Amino acid sequence: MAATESRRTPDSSQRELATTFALLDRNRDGRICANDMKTSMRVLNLPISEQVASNFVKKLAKGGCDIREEEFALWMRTCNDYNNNSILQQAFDALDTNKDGYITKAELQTGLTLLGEVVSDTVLSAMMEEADLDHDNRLSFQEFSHAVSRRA
Ligand SMILES: [Ca+2]
Ligand SMILES: [Ca+2]
Repeated sequence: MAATESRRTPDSSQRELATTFALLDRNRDGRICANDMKTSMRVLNLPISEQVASNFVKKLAKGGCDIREEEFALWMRTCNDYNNNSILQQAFDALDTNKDGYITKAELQTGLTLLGEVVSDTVLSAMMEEADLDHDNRLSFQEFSHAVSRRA
């Protein structure tokens, strides 16, 4: 089973969908509103701005204010069809402000500041250190997603 881990099976994406949805649906009402989205990202230490959260919800909910699971599933499928994009990628992109494909400590700090989080340098360094598996002082998407899935 581990040998095929890198390849997506319908089963694993289904599981990923359910996990991601449950993760985002904070109050378990089967819908994700912009607030759920923002809170979840905070809990996961994935700060996204209010703007990003509400745009995302608007986009998926087709003008409504919350996302139902089937809308979410549809979006996940579309994203997977394109470039294996995911909600993590969105969060990653939001943090990677200079779009070089890596999140630096400064970018992480900027993201947190945007959310109104005041994080001490010590905490920030600890977060980076924990996630930065190859110790190059920046987070690749792999390192980022690994860190997040460990928290989930
Ligand atoms: Ca960057
Ligand atoms: Ca790294």
